[in-house]
Amino acid sequence: MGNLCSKNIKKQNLQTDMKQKLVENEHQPTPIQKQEETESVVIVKKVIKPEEPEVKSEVLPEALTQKEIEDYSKRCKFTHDQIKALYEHYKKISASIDDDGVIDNDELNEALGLTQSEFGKRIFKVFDLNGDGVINFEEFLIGLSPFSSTGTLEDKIGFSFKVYDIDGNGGIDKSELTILLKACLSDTFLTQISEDELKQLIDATFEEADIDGNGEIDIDEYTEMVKNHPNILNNLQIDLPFLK
Ligand SMILES: [Ca+2]
Ligand SMILES: [Ca+2]
Ligand SMILES: [Ca+2]
Ligand SMILES: [Ca+2]
Repeated sequence: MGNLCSKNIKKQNLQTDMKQKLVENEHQPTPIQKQEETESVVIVKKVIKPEEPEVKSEVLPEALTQKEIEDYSKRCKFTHDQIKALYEHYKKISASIDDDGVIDNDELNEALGLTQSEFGKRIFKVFDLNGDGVINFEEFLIGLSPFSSTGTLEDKIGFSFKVYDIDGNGGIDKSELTILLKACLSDTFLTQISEDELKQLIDATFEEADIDGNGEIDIDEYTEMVKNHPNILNNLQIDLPFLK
């Protein structure tokens, strides 16, 4: 326990140094906001907009049947009304580029405003449960479930863990974290971060999070890290304003 504590303190110092360094390097003055962003491992906040452009699907049924709604509601965390509202969005998103009744990677990126291809691919893979390269309505509902009003902390942790765990082996290693950080950093103020600084940030993250020191952050270690740094989740979420 003593070891762990001193490890945490050392890590905190490191992170503070790191933040100061980054803030010093950055000329635009909003240090508080920047410090918060720096602390987050992934800097993404996505919103499915309440008003999508009017695209009408020619291939999907106008509305779900009551039976379908009931079946879907057993497999996700949304109410019947929310499922109906999500279906309207699903119809539009699935028809936005190719009106084929399913959502492909480009359509999801567009709906979530994702521009970073690596990150967009990861989010897409987490949604695409059966791995067939497209998202059907059930996958859409299940993928968004962690972000419903009844989604639990564990649900959100599970979602973001899957985004990081690229090879799906149940652990996040340094190379996986590096790939995602790079994908996310390029459209933020951290663009100017050097390779060395990136490496330091990742080493510091691992020093804190990889409690058993096996070189991978497993789901328990990740859960612990999120509890210490709730910002990680604040910044990886999908808002569904039209459901509120
Ligand atoms: Ca489509
Ligand atoms: Ca699929
Ligand atoms: Ca992995
Ligand atoms: Ca570990």
